[in-house]
Amino acid sequence: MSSTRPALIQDQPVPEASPFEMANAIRALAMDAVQRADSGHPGMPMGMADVATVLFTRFLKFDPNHPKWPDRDRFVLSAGHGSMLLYALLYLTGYPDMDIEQLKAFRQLGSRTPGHPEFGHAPGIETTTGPLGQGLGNAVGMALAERILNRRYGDDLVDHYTYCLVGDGCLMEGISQEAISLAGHLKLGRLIVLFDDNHISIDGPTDLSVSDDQIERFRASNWHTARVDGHDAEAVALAIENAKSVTDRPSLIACRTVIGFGAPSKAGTAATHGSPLGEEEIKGARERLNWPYAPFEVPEHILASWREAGERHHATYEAWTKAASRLDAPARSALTDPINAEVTSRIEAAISAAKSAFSQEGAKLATRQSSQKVLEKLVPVVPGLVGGSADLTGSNGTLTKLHSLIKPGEFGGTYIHYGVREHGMAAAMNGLALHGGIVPYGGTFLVFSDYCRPSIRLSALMGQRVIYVMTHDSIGLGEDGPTHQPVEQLAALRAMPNLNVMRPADSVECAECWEIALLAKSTPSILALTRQGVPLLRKADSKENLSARGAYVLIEAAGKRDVTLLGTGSELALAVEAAGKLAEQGLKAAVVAMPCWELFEAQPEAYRNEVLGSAPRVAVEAASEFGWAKWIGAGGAFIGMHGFGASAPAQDLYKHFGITAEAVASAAKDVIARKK
Ligand SMILES: Cc1ncc(C[n+]2csc(CCOP(=O)(O)OP(=O)(O)O)c2C)c(N)n1
Repeated sequence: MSSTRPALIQDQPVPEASPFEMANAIRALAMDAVQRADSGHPGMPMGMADVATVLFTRFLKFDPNHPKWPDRDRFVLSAGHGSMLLYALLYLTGYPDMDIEQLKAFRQLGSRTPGHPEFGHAPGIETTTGPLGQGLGNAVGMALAERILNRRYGDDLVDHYTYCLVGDGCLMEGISQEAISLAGHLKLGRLIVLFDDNHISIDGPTDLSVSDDQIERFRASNWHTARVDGHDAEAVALAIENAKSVTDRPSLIACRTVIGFGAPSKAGTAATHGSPLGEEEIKGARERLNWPYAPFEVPEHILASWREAGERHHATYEAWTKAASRLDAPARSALTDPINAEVTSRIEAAISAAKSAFSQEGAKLATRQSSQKVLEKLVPVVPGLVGGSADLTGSNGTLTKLHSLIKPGEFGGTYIHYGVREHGMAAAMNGLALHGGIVPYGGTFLVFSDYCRPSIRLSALMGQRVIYVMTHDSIGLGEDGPTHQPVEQLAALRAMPNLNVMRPADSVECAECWEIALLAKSTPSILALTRQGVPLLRKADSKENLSARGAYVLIEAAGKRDVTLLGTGSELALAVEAAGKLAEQGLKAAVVAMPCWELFEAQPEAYRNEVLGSAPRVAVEAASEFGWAKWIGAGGAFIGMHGFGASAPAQDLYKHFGITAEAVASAAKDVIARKK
């Protein structure tokens, strides 16, 4: 794609543009792009243009020609509906991939300028935002990643800030409380939040629905706070300067702004939030802002000033590159790629050793315990692995004795007590992954994947390697009862694109699933693990990662199959037992382990057919049937849950809900009889 970037004129002095003129370039581009697309949100970019101009021309450390510079400051537009603010900034500061044609193609198919910023669509977009509050949660993770890596690499290599722009909407969302509270607790001094305090959201003035004192709220969570006129560039600059000097607390700067600033009749109203201003209003805004230029035209002197702002840090970038060149090659690549070739081979060796040990020991173990044992092998060989749990550390088995803790203001460890903040944890993990250099994993109960789901969805959409350790994965958790027993969560998670939902059946599969999760560079993973002990089924020491195929034949029938039994997780053992019972009655059953549907789906059809066979099938899983029809096929049967669980010891529940080897064998006999 061609760049329209003009050369800076060296021999003829170009008059320097004022900050107001530079901000007006953002305003004009936002209203023009929204008008042309006939949809979008001009109000926020017009209101925050002055603040953004101060940030991008005086503070933000970035280089448009090196957008992946690991030590760049991060800018997160949490209020993602204001995407034109970001696109205008990327164009104005000279990101080669963001030319004026992209702005003209705002919201059109195939453009780099979708309705909301999408990670990967254009360099300079640090994260996908739009679901309000998520960006703030990501920014917490990014600011945390910066401190963790600063401890490892030193100030020469990792020394940057994370700026996050939020609106009233982000701060009304519940996730904001978790993010604010976590950031304040951890003393993330490199996090600076700019609040577009415009008192307007979609329904109208914010006093329709909220009367929080945001300054007091942040202060109560250990934040440094300031309040400024968001249209006073000097006041904004001073506030950012002050915020940067506060190192032991994150900072909030509430910037009082007028939404749709410059629009003659609509400024300050919800009418500018999410609709084109209209030709007349735009004409009036051009007059008010003294912007006599055509749509999408930015006069040379203003564009030149912006481009100069984009070049400010080139020398800093060069100096950084020199410093980074002193690192050895693996350390340098680990800064951005925590699972480089060297770490990959160490993971493979560690997993292989774990599998051999498990098959030799032959112990009955809960898969959450197996997972902890696998982590004991992984922690020493994957320095970028940063674990945690939402206050269920002991239950999730996410901590090993090899970890040390990340504490407020102390970032030398590898384990985070996220507190009871599942949503905040998941959003922060996205930020940790997006920052680069870190592979985050975090635990909670599978049933509370619902509390993480909006962030899991963004991990999947953005293709981030985030590992969700979700234990207590069925009625098998027993006495805690139906509030804690997942039933529909597996189906719901399997419905999500680009997410590997893995439910290992024993310790060997558990090790294999960890390997898959760590090596899946662009796919997040769910590890659904049992609370209760499960027997070892994979007794042979196989070098191959069988789970990587998604499903495989665990036990082949002795002769032509009468039936194929499909199982996952703790229920695979029931399928094995049922196959034994059927054999006693002269019926030949194959048992297929299906730890990960998504990976199985990706296998060649011939392999899938070979595994599933042509005999009728019975599937067993202590969860909802939803989705299983695809694998069971016509004439098959499902043994599992058909409603919520109950509070009782696990073995009583399995009997009560009819999820037993006898039930599987009996269903198998039925389907065989029906076929005859
Ligand atoms: C989780 C979520 N809920 C709802 C929306 C729809 N939505 C987009 S913007 C918005 C209002 C945001 O208000 P504010 O942050 O004050 O933005 P401003 O009006 O200042 O642009 C809403 C409800 C969304 N994007 N995300």
